[in-house]
Amino acid sequence: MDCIFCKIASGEIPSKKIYEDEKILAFYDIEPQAPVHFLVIPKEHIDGADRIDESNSAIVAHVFQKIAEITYELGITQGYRIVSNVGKDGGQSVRHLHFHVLAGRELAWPPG
Ligand code: DGP
Repeated sequence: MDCIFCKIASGEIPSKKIYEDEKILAFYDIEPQAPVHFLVIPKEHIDGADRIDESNSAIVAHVFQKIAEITYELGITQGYRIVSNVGKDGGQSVRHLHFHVLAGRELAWPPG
């Protein structure tokens, strides 16, 4: 499958890694939208949050647990935002489930 995040997960395409285990990878976004902007992906290919079901939902809990640990390790104390864009209207450009973690400035709400 020609999926850029599968290639990043396998190491075929390099990334600036923050955290990795057997199930997930966290790495800095190539187009940062905040002073701290990283992505967390499952290594298993899942198209997006719209494809979470009973068989694969445990990965979401694992991702959120690790985000709490990673942000603590990075010294992020003023809060952050977790975003998962879905489909065309959601602004998803890479069709492999990923969670943006944005921090380091006050973020606007609602998003544009
Ligand atoms: P989204 O638009 O929500 O699907 O987010 C995709 C993000 O992935 C976007 O912020 C840019 C980032 N991105 C795309 N290609 C690469 C890449 O090759 N390396 C890294 N580090 N990030 C990428």
